Amino acid sequence: MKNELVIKIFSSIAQILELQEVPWKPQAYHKVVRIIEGLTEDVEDIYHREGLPGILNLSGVGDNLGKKIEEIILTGKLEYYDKLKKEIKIDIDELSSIPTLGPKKIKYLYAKLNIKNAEDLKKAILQQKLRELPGFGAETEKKLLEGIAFIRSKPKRFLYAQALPIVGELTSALKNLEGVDQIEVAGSFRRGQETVGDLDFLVISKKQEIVMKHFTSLPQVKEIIAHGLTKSSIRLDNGMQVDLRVVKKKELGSALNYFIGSKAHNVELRKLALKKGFTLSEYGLFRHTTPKRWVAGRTEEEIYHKLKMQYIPPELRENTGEIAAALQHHLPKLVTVKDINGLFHTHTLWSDGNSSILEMTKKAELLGMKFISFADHYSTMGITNPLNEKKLDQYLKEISHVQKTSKIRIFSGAEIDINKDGDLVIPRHRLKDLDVVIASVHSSLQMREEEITSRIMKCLKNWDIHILGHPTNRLIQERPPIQANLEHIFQEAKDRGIFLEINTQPSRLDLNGQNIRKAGELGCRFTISPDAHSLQGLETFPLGILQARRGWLKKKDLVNSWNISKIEKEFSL
Ligand code: DGT
Ligand code: CA
Ligand code: CA
Ligand code: ZN
Repeated sequence: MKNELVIKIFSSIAQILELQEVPWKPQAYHKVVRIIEGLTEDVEDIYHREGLPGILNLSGVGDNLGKKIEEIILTGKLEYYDKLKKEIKIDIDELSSIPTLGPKKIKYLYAKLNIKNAEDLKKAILQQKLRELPGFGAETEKKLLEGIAFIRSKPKRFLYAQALPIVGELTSALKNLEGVDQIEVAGSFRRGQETVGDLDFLVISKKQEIVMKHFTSLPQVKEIIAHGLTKSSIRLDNGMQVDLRVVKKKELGSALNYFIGSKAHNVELRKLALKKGFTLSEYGLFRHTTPKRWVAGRTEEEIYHKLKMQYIPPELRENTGEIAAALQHHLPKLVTVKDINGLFHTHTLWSDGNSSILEMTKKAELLGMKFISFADHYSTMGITNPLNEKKLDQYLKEISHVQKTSKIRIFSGAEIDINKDGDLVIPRHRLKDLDVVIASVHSSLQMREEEITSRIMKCLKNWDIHILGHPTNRLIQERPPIQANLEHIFQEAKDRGIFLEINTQPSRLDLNGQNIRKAGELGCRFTISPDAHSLQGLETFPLGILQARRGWLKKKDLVNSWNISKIEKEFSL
């Protein structure tokens, strides 16, 4: 399991190189980080199966960085990185994790005030030293102090996408073991939560001793936290804790129900069971008589059935109304991965993506899609190599050209920056040349609530756009959401028939389940948007389906499930 390590080392290298003002190189490292973040498989597995060529086959990974990935896989470290770290005296990882603090400022603060880490920075702010520097007012000091508090309050949780390959690996390691009849993953992972604290597995087996011995001696185990007959816990190399419980076949349903959680859902469900004359525990559903009589527990379905309610999908089990809805048989029929016909929001070589229009189209086809929609950046600042008016015609020409030989429908489009004033940075008359217009905020994320809300509202009101890209701009555990009044924005999007994006980049997942549900209740509709910059990036779309399900969405709420003529009609300006 090396994805996280590669990501950590490469991000860190990119930051150091940025600080040293090395041109181009940082971009290359960032690019590879994005590719690996988008992988649904571990680079180590790819390497063991296909060797270095397998790594070099990941689009965007060149010889030099490919060999560095190989070194990390084989040795767990990278000499080049250790050397760089020695050269630089600043704790770049810590400082750059503070929101609003970029490499330029870090460098400047080191030069002026000898600030090497967050603690130095905090001291300098408290002594009001920063406000004397040009470009650093009292407001900046306040923001940075909040930023330091933000990184320090950050709980150590893993992204869902980081857990995904681990769950796959552990499942196959345990599934084939002698005496294991069935294996299930429970906990927050099974509920499709955007982050997971630890992993919870259940197995059915009569050979507890063998199972536990095998589990605690897996090669990935760094530390054995507990070793028992029915429950063991281990810690993996990357720090993640994994709990394993062995249960009886007759109890699997009730144990799953308990360990899938959430805790809040369990508590309510138990109360309900009591009201109906039962007791519910991880061992089963029992009639509340003396002696207690077992009535259900083999499957989760039979437990919900005996309680005279609908089966509740794990993604909904957060005690936010799902129990009442299930009792009234009013749960929505949730959208599934199979309902998805195509993908929105993909980048190519025409802006900061790693693959061509043709390659991305073929990949979408391989994934079973009937359409793909391109959205290269149209920007006047910040983003590398954006589209501009001059490039736009050639870009559209290439899309038409690829369409001629493609089996799937290709929608043209662009992801256009919303500037500070709430306008799109494209001449208005060019919008009609695009099938799909995505408007996104990429800069000035720090604006106060009224400012940033009216900025986005203005864009939604005055411009003909189809999709609002990554509406809150949060990066999970890295960057807080923008301060906008989402309810106003959702309402405006609904009134103007603008779709809200469910961005499926693993650390964005933006909108998330909660916000999707709020917007859905207001009548909004949504797109699943991988925001892919590589072929692998396209594979992240199922992460968005989990969020959509956590947001109680049905098939028809997602444009991606519509047929092509309906989309064409809806999107024609
Ligand atoms: P995590 O690991 O923080 O991402 O969240 P979970 O939901 O996976 O929580 P975890 O691993 O502590 O426990 C797994 C499930 O076990 C949890 O979702 C519900 C159940 N559970 C744990 N502790 C309790 C408890 O004290 N009461 C009840 N009713 N259920 C519990
Ligand atoms: Ca857990
Ligand atoms: Ca646990
Ligand atoms: Zn974007």
